[in-house]
Amino acid sequence: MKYFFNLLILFLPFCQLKAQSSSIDPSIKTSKALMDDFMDQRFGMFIHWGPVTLRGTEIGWSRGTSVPTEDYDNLYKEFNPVLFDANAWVKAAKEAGMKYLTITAKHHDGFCLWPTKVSNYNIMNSPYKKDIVGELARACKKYDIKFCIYFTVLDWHDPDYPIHISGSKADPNANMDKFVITMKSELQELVTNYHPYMLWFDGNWESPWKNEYAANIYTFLKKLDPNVIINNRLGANDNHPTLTHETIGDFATPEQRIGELNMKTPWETCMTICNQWAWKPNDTMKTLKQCIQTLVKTAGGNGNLLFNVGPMPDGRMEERQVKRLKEMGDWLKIYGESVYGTKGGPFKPNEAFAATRKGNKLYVHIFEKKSNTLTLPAIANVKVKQAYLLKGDKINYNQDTDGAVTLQLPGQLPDSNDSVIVLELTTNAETIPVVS
Ligand code: H79
Repeated sequence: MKYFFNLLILFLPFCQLKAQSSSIDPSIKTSKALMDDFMDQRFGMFIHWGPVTLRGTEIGWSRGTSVPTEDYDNLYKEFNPVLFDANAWVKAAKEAGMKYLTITAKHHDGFCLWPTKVSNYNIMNSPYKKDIVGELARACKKYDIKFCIYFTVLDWHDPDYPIHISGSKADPNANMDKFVITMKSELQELVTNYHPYMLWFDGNWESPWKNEYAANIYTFLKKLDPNVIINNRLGANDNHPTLTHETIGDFATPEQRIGELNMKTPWETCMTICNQWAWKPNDTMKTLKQCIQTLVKTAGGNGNLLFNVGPMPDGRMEERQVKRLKEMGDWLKIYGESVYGTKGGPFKPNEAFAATRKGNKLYVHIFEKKSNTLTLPAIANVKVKQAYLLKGDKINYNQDTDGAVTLQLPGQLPDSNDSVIVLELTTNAETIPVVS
């Protein structure tokens, strides 16, 4: 008995440590092979949707500001997107050349787009009564698009979460432990019913959220599915554009701006096709040039692009947005080999050009013709064997002794958004160090 008691005392601190740990066991972290596969996809669709589209205001910050809370929280009673067609949305992603799709299963307003058993504030209590998350998961499977789920860790609607309106004081009657149990049940439903390829967390900046919860949830999710990929907004206050060894998550998430060239850690820029995440009538849409160059500068920085569309309250995506996406897809049909499965670098993308590389090919993406020649920064110990426009003619070039290549540009660039020149090297382009 005494022996047992001594053992207990010896191990108790470890038990506590384990229960309260704010870091994760490195052995459960998503493997490099899985992350390499994710980064090879390069282009995904983000979808922000929910009852708030009935007001045409922002999903993340209009509750309690431009839309009174009482009004906002009752919108679901009118949410009846009868024209929602999951196949049409997924087809739009497919035709854009996107490889994965991420739906806001639950945003900060707490409304669940799937029939959760844990909260009544869900789609089955709207007039629509259909499982939007489930239909999208099915359609993604049909069209071979990887299905992913957005889930925010804050929930201004749940009384157990201490902050009920953005920026307000913490409610002493709230119960975070209970909230985390609810959250885990919701996540368990999502992972076991819809098998997401990746989970995109958000909302990790409010004070109630702690790293202990994040580590506990990462571990919990990896038990449900060891292969599920998790972004870096699960850990409390994690700096979105960066990823370190301490980060509870697998990739960095710069928002509304293109990430920095980074050959070491995976990242994905999320950006909107218009200004708002959720649908806004007559929102300003990016030009095709902006869309293509955003994707290419992202790939040139060695990152993925999660490009956001906000569908309308009736369930359709705006026709002009679907058309824009299709134009991106048409460009990718020609130039896709210079984007998918490539690495970024070795040059930092700029307003004039970006570079991507695969095997012994270096793809130079030219955004605008400023003069008849383009001289690239010198790269040592590299020899160019030949140069040509991707799907086009030979390009004359000169390589000087320090490795700087000067390309003779054609009279008119073949593509005003991005013309791609392939430099075939005598050696592997992927091992060239970053040129700073
Ligand atoms: O889901 C999308 C956003 O709704 C969510 N993250 C992406 C992926 C997000 N929620 N909050 N935030 C991002 C940051 C909010 C910043 C704000 Fe503001 C500061 C909101 C109000 C003040 C910046 C300035 C945006 C509006 C004014």
